[in-house]
Amino acid sequence: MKLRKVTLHRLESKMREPFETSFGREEMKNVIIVEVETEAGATGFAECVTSVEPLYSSETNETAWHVLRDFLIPLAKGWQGDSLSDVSSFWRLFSPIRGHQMAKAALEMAVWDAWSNESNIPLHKLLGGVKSEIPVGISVGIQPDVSALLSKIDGYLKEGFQRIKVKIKPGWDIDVIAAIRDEFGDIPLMADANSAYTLADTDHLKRLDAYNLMMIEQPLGYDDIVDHAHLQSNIQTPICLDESIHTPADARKAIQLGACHIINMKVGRVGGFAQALAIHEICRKESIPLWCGGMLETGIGRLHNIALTALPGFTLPGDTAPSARYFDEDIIHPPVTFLSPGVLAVEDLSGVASRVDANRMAKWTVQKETF
Ligand code: OSB
Ligand code: MG
Repeated sequence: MKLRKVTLHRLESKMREPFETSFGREEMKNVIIVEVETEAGATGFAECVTSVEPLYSSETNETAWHVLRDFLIPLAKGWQGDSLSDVSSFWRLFSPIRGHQMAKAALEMAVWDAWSNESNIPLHKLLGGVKSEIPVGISVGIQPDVSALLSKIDGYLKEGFQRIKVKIKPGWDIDVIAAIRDEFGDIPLMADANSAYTLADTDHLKRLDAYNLMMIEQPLGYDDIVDHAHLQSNIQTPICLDESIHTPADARKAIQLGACHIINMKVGRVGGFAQALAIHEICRKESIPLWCGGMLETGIGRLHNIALTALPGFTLPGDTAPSARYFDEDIIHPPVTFLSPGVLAVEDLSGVASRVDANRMAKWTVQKETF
């Protein structure tokens, strides 16, 4: 397989509802989709999970476009691979370039997707997936007040979501969790702080121990591992790392130091499928539960997340909700929907190309460049 053409699409669409975290509020989906075409005529798609602003990560849509156009695409154009093992080592092409995991992941994932299309083997099988159905949870943004949050959660539980994750920040934490426990009892519940606290908040965070949370996600610095290890030795609630894990080495160090008992996997954050598989391997060896996080993806990223979640190490419900939670009209057709309440099907798709709705995508497109 050789790449004949790489196209970057920049899409824009309104989200169904704003999504608010401790770091900010997103109302629009502004996203880069990478499309590759192989010499044999196969097509691969993938989604770049950067945003407009460098709030969740230091990458942005602008940096990703720049790094893809000026560095990654030129490298990829010289690549040739003829086996799954070649595709698995595609990421090495990018190793001289430091950082920019999300930009790297988008192109690497499009190459895997194209290989799935060309070889006619579903992506989840190429990755080593074993499940045909996956349980899903939902990530609920910060709401204007507690009663609005409780009524959202009530609706999601009725829809069948198998675990509730709420965003927390100073001033929107202990009382909110207490109110949820009061109202819904012992539901599978966790909290995500998106780095809103410091070690000085240890006593405050210790109060969460009373609420039997499945985990607290990324309480401390986005670039920290060591402070999380200190915090974990002082609280009972298991820590899950998200922002801090960019490489297999990060995962290994965090586990060795006791900085987390659980990891949130986002393929974009770790530089692509090959790196995600390496982290999956580390977590299995160390008996660290994994689950698949989300970046409010369109259907393209969503289908890729579902394929990855089919791997055996993904033992907890993830954040991959149906398309309708995010968009009135997704860019894939049919959109991602529940197979049964709280369950998504892992479909046998040879790449996502057959699911991409070209008209819908054209409607969302604001910029397009082919290399
Ligand atoms: O921290 O997991 C996060 C969304 C955007 C950026 C960061 C995060 C999130 C979510 C939502 O929690 C996950 C989703 O529904 O896609
Ligand atoms: Mg998170």
